[in-house]
Amino acid sequence: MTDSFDVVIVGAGLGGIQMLHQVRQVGLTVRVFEAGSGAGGTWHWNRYPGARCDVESLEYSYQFSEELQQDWEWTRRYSSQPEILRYIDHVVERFDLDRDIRYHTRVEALTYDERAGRWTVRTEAGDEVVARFVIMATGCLSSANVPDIAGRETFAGEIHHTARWPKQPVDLSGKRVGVVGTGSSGVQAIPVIAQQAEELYVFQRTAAYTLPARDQPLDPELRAAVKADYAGFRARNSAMPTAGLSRYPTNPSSIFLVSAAEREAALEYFWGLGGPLVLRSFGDIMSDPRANELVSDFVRGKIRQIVRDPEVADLLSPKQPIGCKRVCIGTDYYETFNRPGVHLVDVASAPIEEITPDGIRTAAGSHALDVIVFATGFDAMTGALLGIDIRGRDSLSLKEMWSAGPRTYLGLGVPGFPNLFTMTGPGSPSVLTNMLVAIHQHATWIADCLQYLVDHDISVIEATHEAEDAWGMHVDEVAGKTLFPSCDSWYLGANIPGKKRVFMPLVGFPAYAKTCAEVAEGGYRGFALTRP
Ligand code: N01
Repeated sequence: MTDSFDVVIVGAGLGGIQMLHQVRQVGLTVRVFEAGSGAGGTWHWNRYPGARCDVESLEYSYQFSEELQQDWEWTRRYSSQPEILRYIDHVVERFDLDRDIRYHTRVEALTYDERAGRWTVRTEAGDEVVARFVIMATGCLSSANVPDIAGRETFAGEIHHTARWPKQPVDLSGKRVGVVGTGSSGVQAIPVIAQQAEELYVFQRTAAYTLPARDQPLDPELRAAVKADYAGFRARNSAMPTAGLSRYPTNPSSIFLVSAAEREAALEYFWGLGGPLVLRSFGDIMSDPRANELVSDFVRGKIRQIVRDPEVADLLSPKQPIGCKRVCIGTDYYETFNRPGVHLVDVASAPIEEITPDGIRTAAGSHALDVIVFATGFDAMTGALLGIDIRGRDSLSLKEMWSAGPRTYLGLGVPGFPNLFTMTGPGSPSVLTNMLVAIHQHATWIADCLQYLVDHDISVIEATHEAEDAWGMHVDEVAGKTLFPSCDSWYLGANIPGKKRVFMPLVGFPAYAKTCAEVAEGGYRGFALTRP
């Protein structure tokens, strides 16, 4: 007999495990399927050297349990991957979550049976369960992008992707290592790999802005002060446009209202705070290209000061507006290019042509390597969802539905796909904010919604086409007021050959979503409801 649940959750990352806890509190039966061998999602897979969260630990943590946030002691301003994984293991054990999670189980297909009002969930092993509701907690940055470079299979050495790093340590000492990609993952891995490898070749196609993290042991006084009013701290962060960093200043005024000396002093101050805070130094950086250029130029000046070889400094200096691609937060990134044995290879002017048994050949020459590391990112926001064959009403496939780009209502629901929720889906703030706050908002929204449906004897909830259209226009309109769409980025899907170019996340956070009851039964019908 096929097992049946009220709710199936796909994915046991940070989103899936909070969702599981909250679904249980509604009193529904639930099963979680997870492809990996353990919980943790991003933090389970991204074990590359130097992996560390670039959101501060006091903020990159759960807020659904006051006892949990009081008990757990973060050790640094930014947590390392092993520390976050220990935290996740603690949460799984503390809330007894493992008993409802099936690991090593990849979901392959979801099919909606309209007559029965049930989803059939099929796993790669061919097993099936049925569920009334399905919650996709598959993550925004979980489908690794491995570039299709000719000759990959001929390489005689090891190839690793940062987002599929082995559990066993990879020994890079005395080796010639090539890292392809200089986004956030590459920027974190490169300084650590440079300390181990004999020779390091960094294959850079687009230089990214790397701002200093200024990581340090967490100040016990700060930790105590936050814990004394954690609820207030969370509320103040949730009121920020990026859902975080409320304890630091923000200057809303224009860069053009101050003298050159005052501008320089302000930029130095925010640069000194570390993390992405330099983007807070003036109010028009992300909306006025001339303001943005002044700040971009300030960072390029820092690169020239740090990197001794002027040609290398010039190559490391980004040309696109700062913040348009996600800024990278690093430690000793630019300094690493002063080390002997570290070579920057410009693959914008001379692209990679082939991987050979001995290494990588570009249009300008060959580089002999023992290990290749792809730090080439993800098929963001839609990759993991469309990797599953999801079929809603009338066998409509989500892939067809999104052939012109993803469209949702609130990033949570798609018309034609009843009782299916997309946690932190396209059209929600997600990747432009602290993911843990975005997860909290969606998990709470979905759990409240399930409670409401149960209490009011509602069997089906489905986003309306009108709401989806209006929401899509809203997402475009908000992004259009910023510089985000002005360069090629994974926010737009521009990093994946053939992917439709659509700006996927919603810019801004505060109070973006009304409750399920408001949008289902209020004046504006974003979701349609069916009673049996
Ligand atoms: O991926 P990316 P990422 N040949 O897409 C290059 C989060 N994150 O894994 O820009 C040569 O940013 C590509 O070049 P280009 C964070 O949100 C967070 O680094 O396409 N190069 C680029 O340089 C982040 O933004 C944390 O020209 C190729 C790089 O690979 C997001 O994940 C840590 C290529 C990919 O950069 C993604 O970051 C890590 C090719 N064929 C990640 N294909 C923290 O919290 C791609 N590239 C710390």
